[in-house]
Amino acid sequence: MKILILGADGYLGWPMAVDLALGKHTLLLIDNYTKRQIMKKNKRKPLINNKKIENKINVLKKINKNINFKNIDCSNFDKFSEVFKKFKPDAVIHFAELPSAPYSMLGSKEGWKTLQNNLQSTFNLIWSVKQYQPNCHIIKLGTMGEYGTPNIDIEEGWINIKHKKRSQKFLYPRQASSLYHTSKIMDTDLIWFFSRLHKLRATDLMQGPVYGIYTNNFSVKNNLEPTFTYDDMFGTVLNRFIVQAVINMPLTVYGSGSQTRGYINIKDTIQCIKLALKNPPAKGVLNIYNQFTEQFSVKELAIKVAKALKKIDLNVAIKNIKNPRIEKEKHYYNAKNNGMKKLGLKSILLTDKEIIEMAEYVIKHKKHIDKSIISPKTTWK
Ligand code: USQ
Repeated sequence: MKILILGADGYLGWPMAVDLALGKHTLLLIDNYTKRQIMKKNKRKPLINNKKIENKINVLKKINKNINFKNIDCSNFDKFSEVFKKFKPDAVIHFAELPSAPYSMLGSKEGWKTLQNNLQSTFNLIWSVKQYQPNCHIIKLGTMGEYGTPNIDIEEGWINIKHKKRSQKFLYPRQASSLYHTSKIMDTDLIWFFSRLHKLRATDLMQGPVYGIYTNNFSVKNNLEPTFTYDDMFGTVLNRFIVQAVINMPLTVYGSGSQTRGYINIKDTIQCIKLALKNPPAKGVLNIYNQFTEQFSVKELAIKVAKALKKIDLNVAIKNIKNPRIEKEKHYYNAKNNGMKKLGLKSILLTDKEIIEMAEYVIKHKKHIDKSIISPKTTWK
């Protein structure tokens, strides 16, 4: 297939590119390094400063010569549509969004930058597909945070509403708890609008917080691992807990720690997106999958980390700190995730082995850990 990957430098975009390169697809990778620039500006940094795509693409070209990179801002319509028109992809995987809830709540500039970047890149993609390649399959990363924490079961994307003896299927109600998550709700609305109007094919993947580092042996052998962040803005909770454990810092459980989310291993993220690629919807259909494999409260996650790492002689402390976010802590949570299983996902569960594997990676790079960027500095106030 001819596949366009937007946001190919990111935590998920890069391992996706490596995996699809191994699969012999024709790939065009796009990124403009916005996230790197934002991290630098906010004095945050990843565990390892990975090479930029132009400096490592040659390793991929040895296994697949049909792979190229362009430094393009997806929120610039003229530049983006020109590249899109020439490449004419069969499918696009859209990761080109600012992914941080805390960054989006930092101030008006950051909030608007998140909304602007995420909506405009999604809009430009949809418009280019409609204009130049209407059969192209749009695969877009959404988030479980679009649904929030409602007091009823979370269905996969849609819900049947009965009202005064009549019924209709609607998008499941969404109520986010950050501007970042709200930008994703708006993306979904845009995609659904254009799917209805112009008979596009789209898959929206409602993903929970991702953890992990290794995706395949090729990446390990060639130092092509994804960029691993653990700071308060860009690190997801489990990755942060592992780093905290390695440097003997108590795990920062926000508030009571009863907040429950659906989590997913990065290896499963790759599998899910490949399953979505293999199963494009019919024209005019928007497929929505809940992309997570297990539900945990933050407290449960912290306890799991502490127990697993005891096996490698790390004594891990857990500390409840004041929640910097405005989010429900005590709530009902029961989200469905049958769609990906039906497509064939064999999930990797969060075992002690997985936790220890992550910790060993972090231990290897322990000297790079910057303790000053871990404690939360952004509040929702
Ligand atoms: N949390 C802690 N301690 C920490 C960090 C986080 O208790 O040190 C808590 C948060 O308060 C939250 C939960 O852990 O209740 C998850 O936080 P997170 O930072 O891992 O996840 P979130 O901000 O929701 O965002 C992440 C990704 C985002 C993705 C989302 C999926 O950054 O791109 O969309 O996970 S979801 O959470 O399902 O919306």
